[in-house]
Amino acid sequence: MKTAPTTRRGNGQTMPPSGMQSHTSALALSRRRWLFAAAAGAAALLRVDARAAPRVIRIHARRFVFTPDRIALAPHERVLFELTAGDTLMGFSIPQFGVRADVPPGAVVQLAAEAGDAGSVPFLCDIFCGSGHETMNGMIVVG
Ligand SMILES: [Cu+2]
Repeated sequence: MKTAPTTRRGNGQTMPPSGMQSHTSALALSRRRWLFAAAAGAAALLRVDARAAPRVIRIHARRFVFTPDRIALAPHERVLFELTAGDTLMGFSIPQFGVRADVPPGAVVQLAAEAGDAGSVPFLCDIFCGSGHETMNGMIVVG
């Protein structure tokens, strides 16, 4: 047998006096509004944080290798590459993302980028650095 929940009290009264009811409701409403505003504010802060802090990915370039030479990104992920070069001036270019940078030895070069849709995106050295330059490349796998 099913038992329905009951709000009826022993004296038969189910509601507080009407004056108290409206006072309580106004208070609850204003409190709900405040909580909603606080939640919205927190959500906005989280969004700002997400925009302000892209993932940092360090890549080292030397003749004729990038380390790492395979990078996995989420679709539309924003990242900040931190690029270093070991021996000579290198270039770091991701043509499909429309970004590139010179990477002189001894410097840490920051390069912001944003991934697109899922797929394979090649990157390469675009400054001639020696006889193996043409094979100096890597792959970003977005997915
Ligand atoms: Cu090169």
